[in-house]
Amino acid sequence: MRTSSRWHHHLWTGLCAVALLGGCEREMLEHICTPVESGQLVISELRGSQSEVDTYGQWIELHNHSTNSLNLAGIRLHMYDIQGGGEKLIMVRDEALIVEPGGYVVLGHQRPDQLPDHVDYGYDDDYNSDLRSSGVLELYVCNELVDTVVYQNLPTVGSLAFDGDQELTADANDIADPNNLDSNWCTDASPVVNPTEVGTPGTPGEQNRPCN
Ligand SMILES: [Ca+2]
Repeated sequence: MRTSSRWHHHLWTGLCAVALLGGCEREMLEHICTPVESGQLVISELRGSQSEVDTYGQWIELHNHSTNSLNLAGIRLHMYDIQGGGEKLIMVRDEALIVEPGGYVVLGHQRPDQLPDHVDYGYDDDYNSDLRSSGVLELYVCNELVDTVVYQNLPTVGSLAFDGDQELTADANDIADPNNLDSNWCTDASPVVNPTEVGTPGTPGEQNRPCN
């Protein structure tokens, strides 16, 4: 709580510094976060702990399915076990994390100052453990729940990815399970040759591959 307050204060101070003659009116603070409708920012791909040698690491990918650039400062991912307990929180504390319309952003299991090329934001200050092999993810923007995903059977080789051939909406992505025929997600274990990384990466920061 203390960290959160300090962050807000810092953000507030920074905005006041650029507010010119307009003054620092209270309502400015409420405009910091960009509200989105459900389905405009959605969870698109997950990559958990790997059973083979791996340098890509674990991450959660989000997709901007709106027609506006979105500043992700302050968005929150609440993570629960499959029964809905054991709540954990990731909050984006980067004031400059922007995702373009149609673009992707990768939140990785890294320290914020040690990001590999395929990761946009490191969440280790909030959550420094493996992603659960199954669980519930809730995405909040401006304190509004905009997407929920219940996932199971997170692959240990490659990623769990929403079908790149289907429109990614807040409803279509609800069930993420490669073993469930009703799910629009599948395992992406496509081999990728990369001279500087080892592992089966999925598609961090890019459009997902088709499931079939
Ligand atoms: Ca992707």
